[in-house]
Amino acid sequence: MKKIARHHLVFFVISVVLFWIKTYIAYRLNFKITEDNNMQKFLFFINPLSSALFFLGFAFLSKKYFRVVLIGIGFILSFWLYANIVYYRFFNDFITVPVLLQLGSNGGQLGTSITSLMHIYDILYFSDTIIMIVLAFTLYRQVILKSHRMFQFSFVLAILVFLINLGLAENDRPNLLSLNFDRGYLVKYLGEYNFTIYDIIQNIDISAQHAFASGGNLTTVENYQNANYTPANPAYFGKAKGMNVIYVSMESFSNFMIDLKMPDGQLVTPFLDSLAHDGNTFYFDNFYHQTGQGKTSDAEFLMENSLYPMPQGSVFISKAQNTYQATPAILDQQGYHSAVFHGNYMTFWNRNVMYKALGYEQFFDASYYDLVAPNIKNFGMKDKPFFTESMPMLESLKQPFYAKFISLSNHFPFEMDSGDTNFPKDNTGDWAVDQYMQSAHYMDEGLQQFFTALKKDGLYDKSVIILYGDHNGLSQQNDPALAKVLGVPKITPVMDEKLFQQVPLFIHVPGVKGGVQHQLGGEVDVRPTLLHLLGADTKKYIEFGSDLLSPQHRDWVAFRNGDFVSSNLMQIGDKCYNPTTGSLVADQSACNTIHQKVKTELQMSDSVVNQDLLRFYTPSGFKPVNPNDYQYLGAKQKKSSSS
Ligand code: GP9
Ligand code: MN
Repeated sequence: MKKIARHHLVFFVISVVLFWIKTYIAYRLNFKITEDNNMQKFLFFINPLSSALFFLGFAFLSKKYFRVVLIGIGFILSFWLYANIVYYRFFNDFITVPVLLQLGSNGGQLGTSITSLMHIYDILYFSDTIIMIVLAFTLYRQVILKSHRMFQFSFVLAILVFLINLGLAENDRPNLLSLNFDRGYLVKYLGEYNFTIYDIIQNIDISAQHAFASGGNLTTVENYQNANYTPANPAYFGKAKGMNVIYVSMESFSNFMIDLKMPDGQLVTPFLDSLAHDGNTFYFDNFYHQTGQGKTSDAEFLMENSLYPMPQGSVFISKAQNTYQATPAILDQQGYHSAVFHGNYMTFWNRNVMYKALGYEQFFDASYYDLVAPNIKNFGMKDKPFFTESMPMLESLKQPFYAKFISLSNHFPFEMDSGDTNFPKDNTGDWAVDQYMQSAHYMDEGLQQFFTALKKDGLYDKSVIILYGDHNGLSQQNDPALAKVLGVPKITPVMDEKLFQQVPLFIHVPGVKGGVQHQLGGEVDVRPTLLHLLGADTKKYIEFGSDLLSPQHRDWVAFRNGDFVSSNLMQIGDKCYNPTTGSLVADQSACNTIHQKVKTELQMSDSVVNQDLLRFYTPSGFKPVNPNDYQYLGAKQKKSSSS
């Protein structure tokens, strides 16, 4: 019995268990991670196990020094965990490869404050190492290995545990790895150590693509850009010069919601409908989203860079280290101050990294808001309290400013709490459609309140306001219910494409008449439109959009999947349709010419993004962005209750 108790395997198991429990407690105490269901709770608890078995198992490779190596590996793992804890205390984020690479140049932005983030009781994060050292000198003094056999065993067991962990995680959150939209999620599901391995692999892939690119590849893009440039409309150029800019991303908001009525005749979004028709706002009713898997973030990327997002994955996540010449940075040269407002945490979709590359000076994330019930639902702040609480922060900005608001309430599954709005759900029998009407109405009420506040404080008359639906909220599986809502017998393929690809765009420019605009457009076109309104020359920027207000505006819109719409053709998969009649065109090759243009354009943009070509190009008068110039520390220093 005594012999078994002092056996090397027992020593190993004690080490694994102590490390596992210690890691779990450290997670709980330090990382702001919410578990929405029991599976997430279970995975969060179980995930240190595979790493413990995997890494500590390497000690079996050493016979004589088994104990020393085991304790050494445990210490390195604890050290890495502790480094993450300290980093998280400051940045609310986990250490990634790019952060490590920056350490040399700027001390990872932690500077001298590192010691103030460390506490004496942090020694407890090494308690497993301390206990193992004590055991090694007492009960387990004689442990020496005779063979390496146990290594294979622990290795296979670690992989097995990991695969089960990953399988359950993918089941709970499909595309967890391929999309990788939040480091917090990855750590919740897979653990800090597995996240680090994943992050290293991803970064090797990115650097390979980066390394093989050269500035010469940019010439083709520049030639393309020059040949396709859309000059500004002199009637609008500079009409908003010096004004503030306020963007609002309207979550999952499709264009068919404009002017839509409930069965009892009530308008679903009466406020937006009034904007569409008051004649003082440009309302684009033939405007399309071009997002891919990066959803909201893809729309942001399109809007501010006039580049296309990636065909797979998310540019915010895997290309945040690239060089960009985004609108906040362009306007910075004209004395603009930039800020973004979002009622979710700053690591979500890697925004805290990407926004620095885009040149955002300030990021008001969830930590700035009163994130308690009844203010929160699903992804973060509900729109009404979000806009209300944002107002003092917006008013505090130095003018002229460029501000972006990302609304959240109208996100799938479109759930509301009672009391959020008096508006009813629809009654189609499809719960998603029924709730969508109600949550879209709630967002509409939130926007109306926001506009009222902007009018009250005078910002309305000094600001260009751009509202856009980021992407669709429903999909083809909702067709039967949508047919009822729209009062049509059947939804055709062309109707589907319009229902789910069209989003509304509103641009309000003080002192400029607006009205309903039928020209075709996409999210990629908004940046040149805005810059021209602000009186900025766009010819020198690498961008793919075409000014929506220009008489020479181009007549086709590329979707991220390679489909397109033009005024008389629509490509859906391998079929060519007439977008007006909805029927197939007789000559199926009619779409080929534009289809080829669409492919070329998407390839051009992809080469800029994948090879990070903008690092080889600096537009005249543009000061390149240095992401290290910005720090987003959240509001925890100000509002300790929210941290
Ligand atoms: C919020 C937003 C989530 O942070 O990114 O919305 P989605 O991207 O899923 O549309
Ligand atoms: Mn979205």
